[in-house]
Amino acid sequence: MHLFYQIDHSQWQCLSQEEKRSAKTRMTELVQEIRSTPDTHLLTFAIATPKADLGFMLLTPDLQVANAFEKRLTLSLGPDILNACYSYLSQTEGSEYTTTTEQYIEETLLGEKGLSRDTPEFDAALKEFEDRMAHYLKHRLYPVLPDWPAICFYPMSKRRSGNDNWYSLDYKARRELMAGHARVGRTYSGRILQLITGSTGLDEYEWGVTLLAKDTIDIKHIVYEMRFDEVSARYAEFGDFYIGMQLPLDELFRRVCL
Ligand code: 76R
Repeated sequence: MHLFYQIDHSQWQCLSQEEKRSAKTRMTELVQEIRSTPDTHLLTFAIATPKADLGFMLLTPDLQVANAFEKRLTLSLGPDILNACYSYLSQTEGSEYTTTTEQYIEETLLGEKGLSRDTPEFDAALKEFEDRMAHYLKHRLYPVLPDWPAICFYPMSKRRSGNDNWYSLDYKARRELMAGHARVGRTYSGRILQLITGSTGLDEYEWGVTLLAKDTIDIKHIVYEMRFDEVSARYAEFGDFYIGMQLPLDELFRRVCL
């Protein structure tokens, strides 16, 4: 869940110093409780513009748990203090375009690299691929996100109109297009950490895109460069963009003037 809130400062002003302190303690304790829940992560961030004041990204395997945490987060500073202004629900997922071991053997090891089966080079290259993919798939399904300062979220869909209907392309054509996309993406390794979560049937768009970076310039660069890639240029539709800065909770309170 990506959750975005605006703070009602006129309601907050009505609280006494004591009430404000205990409200912040309540939220701090809840954040600690969420973060100590198994397989659960919570990112906290301030939003860069008045589109929202603060945001949370909550990752947890059970929607019942996510739902309960989200209701409590919304009320944690007291009624009417946090007003949800945008939210997004999506699930981590593997990709249908991820290279399979069979594809890698046929296309890359036997094809491109010209290796032969049952040679030490073949075995080593295959093992390297399998280790890399195991790590990569684990990250896609059970991501642990770094505390990099810049976080960008936007939802997107693949276009379904006239001649530009992603869903009427056959699998091979889609896979080739996605391979071009991934080639661009990989050049940002170490600068951009991307998490694509699926939301078809769960929310307005088909995917949530979460990008973490050390510097917003890398976010601007990757999103710009991908606009030229056919997958985005021809087939992508985007929702609103949110830019946040990850902060520990005590700093976040100061940043948003609570
Ligand atoms: O197998 C893999 O997961 C790696 C290849 C890969 C897939 C399948 C990949 C790599 N992406 C995949 C799928 Mn991506 N991605 C986006 C956006 O703003 C835009 O134009 C698009 C938003 C960015 C910035 C981005 C970055 N990707 C997807 C999908 C699902 C499509 C489907 O299933 O139909 C979407 C919607 C999507 C969108 N992508 C990468 C990146 C980056 C940085 C990489 C390289 C990741 C790495 O190698 O670690």
